[in-house]
Amino acid sequence: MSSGQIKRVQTTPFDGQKPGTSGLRKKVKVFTQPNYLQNFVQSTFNALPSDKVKGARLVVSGDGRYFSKEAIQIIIKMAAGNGVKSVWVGQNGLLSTPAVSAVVRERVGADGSKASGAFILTASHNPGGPNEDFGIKYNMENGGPAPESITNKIYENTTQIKEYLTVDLPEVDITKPGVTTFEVEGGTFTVDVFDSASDYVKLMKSIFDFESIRKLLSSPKFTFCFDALHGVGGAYAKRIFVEELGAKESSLLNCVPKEDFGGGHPDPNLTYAKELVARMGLSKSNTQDEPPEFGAAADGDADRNMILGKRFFVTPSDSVAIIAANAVEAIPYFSTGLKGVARSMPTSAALDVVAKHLNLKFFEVPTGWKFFGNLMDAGLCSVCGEESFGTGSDHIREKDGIWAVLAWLSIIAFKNKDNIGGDKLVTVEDIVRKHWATYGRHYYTRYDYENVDAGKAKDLMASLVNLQSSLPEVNKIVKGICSDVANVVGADEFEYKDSVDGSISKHQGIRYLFEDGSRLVFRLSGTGSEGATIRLYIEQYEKDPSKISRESSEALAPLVEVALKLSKMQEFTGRSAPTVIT
Ligand code: G16
Repeated sequence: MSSGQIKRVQTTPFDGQKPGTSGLRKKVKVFTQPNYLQNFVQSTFNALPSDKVKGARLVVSGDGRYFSKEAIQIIIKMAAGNGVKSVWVGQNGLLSTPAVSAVVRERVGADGSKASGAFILTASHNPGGPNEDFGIKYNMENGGPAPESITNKIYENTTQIKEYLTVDLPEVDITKPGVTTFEVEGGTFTVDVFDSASDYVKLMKSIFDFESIRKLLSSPKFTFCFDALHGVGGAYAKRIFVEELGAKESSLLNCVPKEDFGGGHPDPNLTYAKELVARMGLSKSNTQDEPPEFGAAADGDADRNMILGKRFFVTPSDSVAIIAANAVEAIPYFSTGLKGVARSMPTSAALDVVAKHLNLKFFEVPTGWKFFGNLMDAGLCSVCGEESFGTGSDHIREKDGIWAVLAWLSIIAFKNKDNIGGDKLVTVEDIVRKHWATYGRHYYTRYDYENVDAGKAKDLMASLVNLQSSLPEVNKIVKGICSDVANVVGADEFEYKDSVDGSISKHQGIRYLFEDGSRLVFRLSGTGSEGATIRLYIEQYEKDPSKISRESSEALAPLVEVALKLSKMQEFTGRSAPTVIT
């Protein structure tokens, strides 16, 4: 057994180690500066209650992006230095973000104890590789991202840090399952490498009716395709869709996890999931005659998802509403009913309408999955989602890409259950159109202006806040741009009071609310690593069944014009078009 002594290493603070919407995300070149990662990790240990560190067990893993392997070894040694008793690592350092949450909540060690938290190494949907992004975030004992009270403390610690604790231990082989034991100052410290998928697969099998999904996938009428964009989701897709559910290997695209995501942008949307989008008949470069009936993609760490039908895009806001509307009938985990539903503020109000029809508790929270955790821990929310391709439930405390795909497969299986061998399949498009006919349609789009000069982005936001002081003035400008749109009846900056712990989050997005339920929302992203990203969210509700089948771009054109001119987007940013439209 190797042994080691705790070492105190002197260090000095780095600027800018403030966790964003979901952890600290920076270029690899920033993270690989001597002591940069160490400072953040030590600041995290120092921000946690000492019983969650000393003698505790931690999970350390991630989406396998470039620099993960080195980072895992550094964190293992620092965990030993800070008195952690044992570290769990997914084989090859791989665990999807939802799988980390599942492991923290479900996995029990030989001594009967669980993990008290996790370092997740991911920059999510941001590209990876030596010139791209790395990221790290801490999740708590409930399996969810650290709340703002902890992330603020971490940041404060990073500004004052003087030393970090570590132990010179030999590198641990993380390529094979097994336990390595070390002696650290008379006590034992263990590193347990385990299969990355088994805990998660077990959990999924306890939530969904795998037999009905297997039947659907074996029907010759139903064709299926999943794109992991070379993220960690590939490892789970193979185990679940192919090995457990019998899908063909050829239905998996880009399912070998790669450190640089094959040079791509592992973000499941219509812009970046090019291959899947073409295969589903949704792009000009589509060469295949008959696209599959169902297509889905996940991001680098497999917490985001995109759902597609044949030549048909399901907006994330519609996706969560449709899952909520069908969950009780189609998914065994929800058979006794939903406790409540929640969405982030910029997500469309499609979910609100379902909640009202089904008489469910409903919550609107700021952007950031951490805000759903409190509601779930208090038993107030079962299903939640975000416009940013995040969907999930209280089975864990992270959004969950593979779960969302299984939820959709369950709904399709349920809608076809009496007709699996018949001639007409109820398709994704049928399900969505029926939903719109029942609940009305929320036309929705998001414009992203990436890597804008940070000062200019702030000026644009400040000018929008200034405008809010006079609604008559706003309406004068709006009507001058387009006389067809409804009156603006409210304008504010979204502020949230957590109904469980009473904490208040301010400045969570600038809203312009129209009389007919339409909304314009402006926010600065908290997940970019360079410059600023301005997000503009545009939504319009249509109840009239004769008007729910328009092209979204046509229906939203007047509001888009109003948003761009009202915000003086081109004037401030110098951009004539957004980087990404979803
Ligand atoms: C994170 C958060 C999400 C949020 C998203 C986008 O997701 O967990 O709740 O919606 O960022 O945030 P922003 O608009 O600030 O960029 P992920 O998938 O990046 O971890």
